[in-house]
Amino acid sequence: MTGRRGGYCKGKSGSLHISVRELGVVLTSTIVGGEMSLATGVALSQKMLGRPGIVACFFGDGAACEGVFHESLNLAAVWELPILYVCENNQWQAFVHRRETMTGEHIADRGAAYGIDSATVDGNDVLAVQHAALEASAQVCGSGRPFLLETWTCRSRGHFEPDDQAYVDPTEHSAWLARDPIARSRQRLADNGRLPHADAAALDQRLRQRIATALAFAEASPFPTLDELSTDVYA
Ligand SMILES: Cc1ncc(C[n+]2csc(CCOP(=O)(O)OP(=O)(O)O)c2C)c(N)n1
Ligand SMILES: [Mg+2]
Repeated sequence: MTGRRGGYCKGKSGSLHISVRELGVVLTSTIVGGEMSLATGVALSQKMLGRPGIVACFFGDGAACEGVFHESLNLAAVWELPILYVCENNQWQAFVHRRETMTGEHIADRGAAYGIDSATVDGNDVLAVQHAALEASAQVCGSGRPFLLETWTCRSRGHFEPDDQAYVDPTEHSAWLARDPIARSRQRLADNGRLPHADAAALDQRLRQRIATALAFAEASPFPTLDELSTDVYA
């Protein structure tokens, strides 16, 4: 949410298109895998302009099965670009299990083909992800070269809200749900005394309130007007 009328993109985009220049969120793409070539281009411009910092690019296991994944990693390796590719391997690509579309288990294994260092981390362990992400980004910063980080996880809800996941193996699904990263973190914090039950409930309430406020803001925002149709476009 922002003070800007209509939110970051003034109501002109769905959740898949949000870009926020001032926060360094350059762009996303509804074309699965499209973000990888775009992010690689941003990393190239960072390098050519001598700008500090690295680019982080997030995508799914389905995107990693698109040709653009290979093109992007190849060029990022050849041009030595400061980019951290983060693949959230959540086992599913819309309604298709990844075993139907890819050989091998891990996307991280593909980094070796391009001479790119890689790692797989338990994507349902918040602290492990934080640690792996800090290490990987420090490596990209220090070397100026790409890194491929895979977070190993599973989708807990359907591809979209009305998706009842009737096609998902219930035993496998329950096993993953039992490893819910939020529940695990809450338990860990409770176990080591950092988040007593009352504080956890208050935190939960605060976050729910924030979401409700954002929703109310979105619902109260006017739609863009016709004369704004051709503004904020660049191509
Ligand atoms: C090129 C392309 N093909 C198909 C689609 C339809 N589609 C949207 S999301 C999706 C699944 C993507 O799976 P994955 O990359 O694993 O991402 P996840 O949704 O699991 O995070 C598909 C096939 C699309 N948007 N773009
Ligand atoms: Mg997926």
